[in-house]
Amino acid sequence: MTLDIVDLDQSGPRTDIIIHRPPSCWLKSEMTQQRRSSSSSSLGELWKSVQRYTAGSGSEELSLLGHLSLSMLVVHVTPSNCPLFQLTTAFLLLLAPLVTSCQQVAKPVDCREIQRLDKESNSGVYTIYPVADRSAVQVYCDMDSLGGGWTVFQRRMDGSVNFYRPWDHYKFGFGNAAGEYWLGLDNIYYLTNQKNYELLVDMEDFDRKQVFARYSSFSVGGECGGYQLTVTGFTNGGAGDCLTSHSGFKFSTFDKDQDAWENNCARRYLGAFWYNSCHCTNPNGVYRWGADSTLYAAGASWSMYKGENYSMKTISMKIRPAQ
Ligand SMILES: [Ca+2]
Repeated sequence: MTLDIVDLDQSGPRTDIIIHRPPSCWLKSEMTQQRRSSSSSSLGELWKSVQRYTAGSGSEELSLLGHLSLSMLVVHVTPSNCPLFQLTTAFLLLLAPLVTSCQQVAKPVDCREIQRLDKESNSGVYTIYPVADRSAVQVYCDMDSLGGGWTVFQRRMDGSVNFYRPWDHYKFGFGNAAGEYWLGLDNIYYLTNQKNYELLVDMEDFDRKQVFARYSSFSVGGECGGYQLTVTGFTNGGAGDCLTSHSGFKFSTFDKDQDAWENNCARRYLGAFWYNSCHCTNPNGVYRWGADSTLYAAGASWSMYKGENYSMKTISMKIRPAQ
């Protein structure tokens, strides 16, 4: 659980919005309880955190007034015995759902929402909010390919970023949204569990030929299940299908082997991916400027297109809500 609490105003009635980021890793029993009782278990934990947070704020009374959604709570801090403040609090409570709905419009969850807000928006770096209004993260939005609105979660283009990284880097993300980056498994999980997403994988070789593979459904499970990949509905844009064979497998890094091979695929092929035993594509492998068999299948390859020893000039993976 992540709590993001802004400093409370030091004068007057105080309203604060606390972002409760739902953990990507809930036990089944906790999940059941979340649904049955408006997240009473995590609410209890959150309440304790709020009490700890406000412990040093004097004699004021803290009241937890509303659970507006799975991810947002509004907390009002009011001095005791003050009718005016109590009235203000009640008024704010009435407004809260409206404020929340406005925030959803102003804080886009993904690049498709950015495109809907401004149909003329160009491809480039934007801020999205995968969980709630304090979960800001920068991404590259592809507003050109196949109608645009694509949120890029993986991007290789010049070899400037080292993608041979440990588990935590893949969990939280790394790189630069203007260049090469990985958005993070947590963010991919949050996004693909809110809506149904389609996936586009596009790539270019060093002869400037561009191809793609498209999938009508793409989602990633939570950390408890190893960020398991589910991808179906292949459409060929010249690249061939290299992902269906990875569907159903967990994500692996060199320090977290969750693949189906007796050895460690990430170490063997110098990448990190939803390896089976081991790969048809290795998009997070070594950037190698084209054909290179020095180390077998260790490049950023898509073997259905150029073979396992050809490392792409560019390869990127991007998602958009399914139509
Ligand atoms: Ca293994």
